[in-house]
Amino acid sequence: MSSYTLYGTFLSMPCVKIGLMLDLCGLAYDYKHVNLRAGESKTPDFLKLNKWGQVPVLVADGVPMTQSGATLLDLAAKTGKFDGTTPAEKQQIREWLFWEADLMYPGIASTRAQRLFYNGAPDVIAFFKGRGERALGMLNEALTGKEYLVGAQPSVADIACFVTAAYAGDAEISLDAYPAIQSWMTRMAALPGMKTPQDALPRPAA
Ligand SMILES: N[C@@H](CCC(=O)N[C@@H](CS)C(=O)NCC(=O)O)C(=O)O
Repeated sequence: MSSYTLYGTFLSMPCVKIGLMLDLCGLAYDYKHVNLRAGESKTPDFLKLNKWGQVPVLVADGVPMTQSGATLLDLAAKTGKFDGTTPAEKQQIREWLFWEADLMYPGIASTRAQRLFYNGAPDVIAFFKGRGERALGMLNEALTGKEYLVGAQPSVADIACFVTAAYAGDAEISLDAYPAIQSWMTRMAALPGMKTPQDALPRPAA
């Protein structure tokens, strides 16, 4: 049986994606909190796990993996779950996963980070928020009349987009204007093993 250790922080959306994927696949894991503000992702030991000095890192049987999208695909390959059923579906799943990393995640995560952690300038926040709203519009259109993004089952693309959409409120974006996203989020929240993204990872003792 494989062993998994997730290095992350509950504040990080990419870390939540990996925690939820492990939960949804029924894979137990050890968890190590990394305090980014204290520089714990830049120590020599941590840089051996991730040369970019970022979380999440998932160590699987001693092998560190970085980049949440790549890690989601690795777990999908190992478990045979959340990766579609045909080559065409797998291709579309990768397209959505890279789209999420390219437009949706920066739009929502950067708006959130600028608002909550960096006291960002209004024009900077407006730039990222506009991208987040554009992404949500595209996602809503894609989900209209569909249960999941690709095919009849949820995939790693749904998991990545679900986590990011769950933080739209932190970016001061209401999901009221996106009814297909709301229905899909209700379906995603009901998947066996799913947790509320904000509560998915342990918080360090105060
Ligand atoms: N593309 C990466 C992004 C990872 C990322 O941005 N991690 C942030 C936390 S959300 C981090 O570790 N920031 C610390 C730093 O960059 O120094 C992924 O999806 O895993």
